[in-house]
Amino acid sequence: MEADLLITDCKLATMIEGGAAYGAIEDGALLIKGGRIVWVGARADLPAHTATNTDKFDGRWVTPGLIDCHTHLVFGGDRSGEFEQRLEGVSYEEIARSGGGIVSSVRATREETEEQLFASALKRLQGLKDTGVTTVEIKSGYGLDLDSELKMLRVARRIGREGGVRARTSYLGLHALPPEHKADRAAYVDKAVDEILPAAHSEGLVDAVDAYCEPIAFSVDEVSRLFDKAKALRLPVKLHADQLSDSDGAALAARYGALSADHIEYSNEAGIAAMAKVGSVGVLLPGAFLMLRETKAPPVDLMRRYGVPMALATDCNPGTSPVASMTATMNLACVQFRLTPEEALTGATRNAARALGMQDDVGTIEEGKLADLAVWDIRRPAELSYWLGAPLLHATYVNGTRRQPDWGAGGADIDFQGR
Ligand code: DI6
Ligand code: FE
Repeated sequence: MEADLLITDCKLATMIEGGAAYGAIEDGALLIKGGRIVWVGARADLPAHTATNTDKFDGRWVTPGLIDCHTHLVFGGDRSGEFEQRLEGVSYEEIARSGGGIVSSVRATREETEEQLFASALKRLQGLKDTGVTTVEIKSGYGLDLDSELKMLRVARRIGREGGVRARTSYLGLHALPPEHKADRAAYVDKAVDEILPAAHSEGLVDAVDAYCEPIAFSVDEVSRLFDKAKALRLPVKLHADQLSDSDGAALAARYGALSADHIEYSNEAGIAAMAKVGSVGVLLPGAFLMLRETKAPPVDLMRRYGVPMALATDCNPGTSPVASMTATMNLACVQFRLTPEEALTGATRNAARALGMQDDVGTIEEGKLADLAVWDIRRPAELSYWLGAPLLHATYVNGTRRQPDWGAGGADIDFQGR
């Protein structure tokens, strides 16, 4: 078998469904050609091959590259002042209704150039990459006018070209009502649906369409207008659903066959059942839950019972989730929502791929998939969820190309073989 690269001396958490825990292969090997996995299995079964290069990992664990399937990585300014207000007891809704919140990030984002937005997003991206992320979804929604939304989406696309990760973009025009439309909501919805989305789509800037469905944001009817347009443009949809209240968001997402419904703390059982029927993923955002001191956990037991795949994401954003670590997110999901470490890693790999419609290409270590991998200085996969903020990453591969450096110290002197 011809290959560019052989990876061996490693344990594989393939995350393939249905077999051993984590789809584990204790003494594994991988052959990669042209950026794809052409063979994976036990080292003992390795076929005759002609790999040009070999990378050996001293028995370290290799997982699929992590996927952060819900971020607002591109934005101007910060909202640490609102953070201080919230610590004083002012609620997120109060801040939003009094002209702060998303709208204050809109002002800051409109003021910054593409170059400035790119530079600050790249910094936050580094936090994700340092925690094993090889694919990131990035939303617009802090522009809320034609030029600023296009600006954000162009920056997101540039991250995919120059950031060393795969990037997927989502148009989040219905995120908040921009200040200039305070008196005429309907006109803004018209503009977001009939003007901004088609323009962004015709520039090739949109992979999916998202909306924030919440009493402080947009109604089921307004979101439906946007989703009808997405459907007409053959774009998949996702939804910020039932984060602060039960707005029947899960059912709305399911009605449109959404890739995912995200947050879903307050979703009702009928909504979860409807999601299961159409295969929508439930994306849990434990960073936002933590930062808002939310107490109503998403209905994890219902999702298990109905078979709704659960994914995890940072929701990296300046208001409710200034979080730039995927492994910290896994920890928070286990501690706050009682996911198992295996569910957390599944949520950061296989199910996250599905939440982006990328399950044919990424999310598991499987023949035919892209060679996006993370190599870790851990003894057991559960360590990825156990540590909070510890550096665990040894290396990543994107498309079969090694990305993160081999840091050596903090790993090289530990014998990971046979543990
Ligand atoms: N994602 C969002 O879009 C909103 N909450 C969330 O978790 C608001 C983000 C913000 O306050 O900027
Ligand atoms: Fe969000």
